[in-house]
Amino acid sequence: MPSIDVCFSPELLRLYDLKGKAVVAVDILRATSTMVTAFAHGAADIYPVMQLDECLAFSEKGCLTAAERDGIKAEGFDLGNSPFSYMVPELKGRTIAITTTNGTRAIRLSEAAEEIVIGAFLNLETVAQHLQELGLDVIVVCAGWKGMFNLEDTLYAGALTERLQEQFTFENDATLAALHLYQTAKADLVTYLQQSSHVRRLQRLGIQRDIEFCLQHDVFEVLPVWKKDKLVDLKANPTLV
Ligand code: 3SL
Repeated sequence: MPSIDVCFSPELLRLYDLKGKAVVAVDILRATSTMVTAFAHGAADIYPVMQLDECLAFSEKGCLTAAERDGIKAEGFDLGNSPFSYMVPELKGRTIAITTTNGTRAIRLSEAAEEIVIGAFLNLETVAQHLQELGLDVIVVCAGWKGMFNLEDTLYAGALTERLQEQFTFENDATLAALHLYQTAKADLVTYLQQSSHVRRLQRLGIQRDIEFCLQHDVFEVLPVWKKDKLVDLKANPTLV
């Protein structure tokens, strides 16, 4: 039986051997939720990059550029990191380059894995089904906040573990803790997260509807996966599987 493990921060990745494994990269608020939403609204592919200047350079190749730092859209970019700004017809068929404070970093630091899947509550079941078919050991890499633990990514790891618990083993405390937290919180994630640091940070910026949107389960059947140097939606491109 394959196993599922949880890495609470990209800073802890040096403790994990990603070779031959599937990583599920997650930044619930908001990077991976936004990427899933972008694909659900017709984005062709997404380049997640770490640096602002690297991201801006993609505009010369005809890409839309997106950037967020500390919750705020960076100046000079087409888009920020709110999922609602990706629900527009102009996105259809476009390539997006995006850099965010933590989410894009978690993705790029996972490149040693056999496969990187982009996880969000919004596409929870689609990811769970894909991991069952894949049959590889799984590591959920939580983006956290600037190297620190966060609750919302951990809750996602617990939700994924709950969906996979019959088909995957989990003996480590990280996975158990994530599962127990999720089972405590799942009846009302919005209320449970009211005191969490990033929810309070986003609320200080006047962002509430993004929080509620990103905590919804199974809204989109989208499967963003890292292929060579970018993310593509395997549901829209089944020949790439
Ligand atoms: O840290 C990140 O990558 C972002 O998702 C943070 S924010 O939700 O846009 O503030």
